[in-house]
Order: sequence, then structure tokens, then C-alpha cells
Amino acid sequence: MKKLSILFLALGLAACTKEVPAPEPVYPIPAQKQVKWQQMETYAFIHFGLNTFNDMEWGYGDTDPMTFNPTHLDAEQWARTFAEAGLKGVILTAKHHDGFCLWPTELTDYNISHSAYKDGKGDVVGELAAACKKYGLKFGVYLSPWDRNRADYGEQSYVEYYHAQLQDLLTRYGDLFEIWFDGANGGDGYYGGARERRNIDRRNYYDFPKAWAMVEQLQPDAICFSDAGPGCRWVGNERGIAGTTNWSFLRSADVYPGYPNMDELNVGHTDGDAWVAAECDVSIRPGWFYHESEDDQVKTADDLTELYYQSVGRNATLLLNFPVNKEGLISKTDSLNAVHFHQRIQRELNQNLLVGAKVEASETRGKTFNANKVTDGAFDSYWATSDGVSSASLTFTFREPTVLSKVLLQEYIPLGQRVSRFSVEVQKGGEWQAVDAGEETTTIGYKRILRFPETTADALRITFIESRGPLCISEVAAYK
Ligand code: FUL
Repeated sequence: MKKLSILFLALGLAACTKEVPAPEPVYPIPAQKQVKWQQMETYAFIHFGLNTFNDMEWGYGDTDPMTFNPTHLDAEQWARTFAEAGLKGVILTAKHHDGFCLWPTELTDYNISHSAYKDGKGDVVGELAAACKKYGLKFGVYLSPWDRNRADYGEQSYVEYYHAQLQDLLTRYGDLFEIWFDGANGGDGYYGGARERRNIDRRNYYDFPKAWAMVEQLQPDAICFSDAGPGCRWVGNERGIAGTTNWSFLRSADVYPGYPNMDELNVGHTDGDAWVAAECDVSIRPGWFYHESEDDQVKTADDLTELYYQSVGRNATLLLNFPVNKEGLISKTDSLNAVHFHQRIQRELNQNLLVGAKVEASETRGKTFNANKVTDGAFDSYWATSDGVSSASLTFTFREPTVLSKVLLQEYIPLGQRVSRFSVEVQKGGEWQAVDAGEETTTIGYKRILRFPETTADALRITFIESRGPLCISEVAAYK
């Protein structure tokens, strides 16, 4: 009898101290490389090529390669600028729609080895890959599926050529983090002299599944961008703005590169089966390529800050384009504005005012998942609620009245994106009032940042009203 009660006591103790298991994932969930990619948050884009020297956006495919002649090209200047602007990597137009290749390739004559640059000995892809290594940046490539130079564009042999180009890039320049599969196709082109309009079946012509499988095999850490993913998706506009509601899911059977419903890409599919987070591509100038006439239209640090909150602050990444100029450099205004933008964001999101505040959760899954995890600065630790609890709140009480104007929230996305409605309130003199961020407070995802007029609060309360499962909140921050 005594033995039995000791046994029960022991079992009881074990039950009390037993680690509560983590919540089950709520599908779809991201691959590890997609999480790492999203954690980059901001990275650069470079549009550079024959267009740069011919004042064009969409070269026809007949421009003389000899006109490609940067006199002071310095890929390290690009990389230095990016590093100073806090950008974590860069994607280069290795080939744009005109078909001209910025690397010396045997697959076509329409490439840099037939240009004036370094008497045909240059390799912009290789030079930038090396500069990225030196400055600790990740590197990626844009390889336009549409090719206005190729005579066989529209035929099966072109698709084989396109896949061979991809293989060339995947195997020559070390680790890549992202491959950009553009969705544009304007139809007309030089096409080896045919000078006509050619239409292809966007959905099937390029055999993208085969291209993506090649990336998976040769660069397993790289993700593929297209309108439809599979790694990340176009946000549906070139203004750099994500939806205030932004699910990282798509219905994989519906979407494809060239998908016409851009509004859907902007917000994602609530009921999607595939994890395909949004990327906001936008240029620091009106055009993607350099045009002297746009020298006075460079986005300011203020403009870029606004874009940051509308992209990274809405569960997307920011892919900021720099049109490298005819000298082969990033123009001074562009680099200064980008660096000032970064410094400004660092200043604005500098000190989490919730560190040191008393935090209380309305419900908690257990010790490992307690509410203090949301201010520990570690993405991998999170506050979670019990199974069946998909609505709960966190209250932060300040030691003294505190002025705030921003709130940052992060879900622990390795277990899925869950929250579909939340609210933010401040307590003043015992009264709770909602803050007015001027936008709907629906999804959170990897990161959501709300801005509102400065307010002095005794406490801050975040109520997660609706969620697709138990809550898993990685970080909460407030800033002035
Ligand atoms: C578009 C292209 O047509 C533009 O030229 C540019 O490259 C942009 C990023 O993607 O689809």
C-alpha cells in the first residue's frame, strides 16, 4: 500500500514537471531555408546590362554587345554600399529580356565576352559573386525566361537552352540564395532577325518544375522566386507594398508564373496549401535600369522607410533595386539614401520598451512557453497557448508611463502562420483604448509592425482574437 502511494506520488511529480510538448504545426509550414530567407528581411536587386547603355527598359534583343562598356565598374563598390545599407544579399540580372548574358558563356554569343568591357575578358556575375563573399552578402541571380534575342524562342530547343543557362549559373558561382524567375512576356522581339510577336503558353512552355528541381538539386539552400513560388512569390505590384492582410500561403494548384490575379498575390490565399511568402520588389528610381533623366528622382530615406514598413512590416521581404549606371557604379544619391534609410530604421527600432515591463498572459502552455519569451530577443523561443486555445492576450505593464508609437509582432512561423485577427490597446489612467494604426490588424506572420501617433501608456495589451490554432508568438516589441 505504502509502495503504491509512493509510486503515485512519483508519477504525480513527474506529471507536474514534465515538459509540455510544443504545439503541433498548423500546415502549411515553411522549409527551413524559407525561414532563413525571410529573416534576411531586406536585400538588393541590380538591373544592369545593355539596357543601361542604351537608355532602355526592355531591350529588343538586337542591341550591339559592343555598346556594353562600363568604364569604372567596381562590384565591390556595390557590395560595400549594400553592406552599409544593411542589405543582406543581392540578386543580379544575369540575363534580362534582351537575352544578353553578363557572364561569359559558351551557350550563346550574345554575352559579355563580345562586349567592350575589359576587352571581352570581364564577368560581371563572377565579379559580383566574389565581392559578395568579401563583404559577407548572399548572392542570387535573375535569369529571364523571356529572351528576345534567341531565334528559337517559342520552340522546344529554346527551353533546353534556358535550362542549360540555368545549370551554368547554378554550378559556376558558388552558393546562391535565390533564383529569380521573371513572369513578364511582352511577345515581340528580334528573335534572331524574325522581328515578330511570339506568344508562348506561360503555364507550360518553360517547364518550370524541371528548372525548380534542378535548383533543388544543385543549390539546395536556394529558393525560387516567381509569381507562384515555390520558394517565394511576387507581391503583385512593383511599388514594394504588401497587403495589410498577408498570408504566406498559396493554393498551389491554382497559381503559376504569369498568374494574372495580382490582388491575390498581394494578400496570399488564406486556404493555401503551400508556404510561399511574399517578396516586395521595387526600384530606388522610377525605372529598373539606369536612365540619366531619372537622376533627380531617387527615392529618399523617408520614401524607403515608408516602403520598409509596408513590406517587412507586413510579413514580406524588401528587394530594393539599384540601377547601376553607365560607369558601372551605384550613383552617389542612391547609395547615400539607402544608407540613411538603414540608419533611420535602426534608430526607429532601436530599444524595445517592453523589456523590463511586467508581462502577463491570459493563458500559457507551460513553463517552456511562458510569456517572457516574447521579449527575450530570441526568435526561436516563443510564448504558446494550450491546445484548443486560439484566443488570448498579453498585457505589458510599464514601470512608469511610457511614450510609444510602434508595435512589432512576430509569430514563430516554423510552426505555421496562425493569427488572423488581433488588436492593440494602451491603458491610460485605468482606461483601455485601441491604438489607431490606420490599417487592418489581421495577419502577423513572420513580422508585423504597426505605427500610430505617439501615445503615453501605463500598459500595452495585445489581444489575439482569432487564430488557426494555439498561439505561438516569438517576439513583441514597442518603440517610440
Ligand atoms: C519585370 C520585368 O519586366 C522588368 O523589366 C523588371 O526586371 C522587373 C523586376 O520584373 O517583370
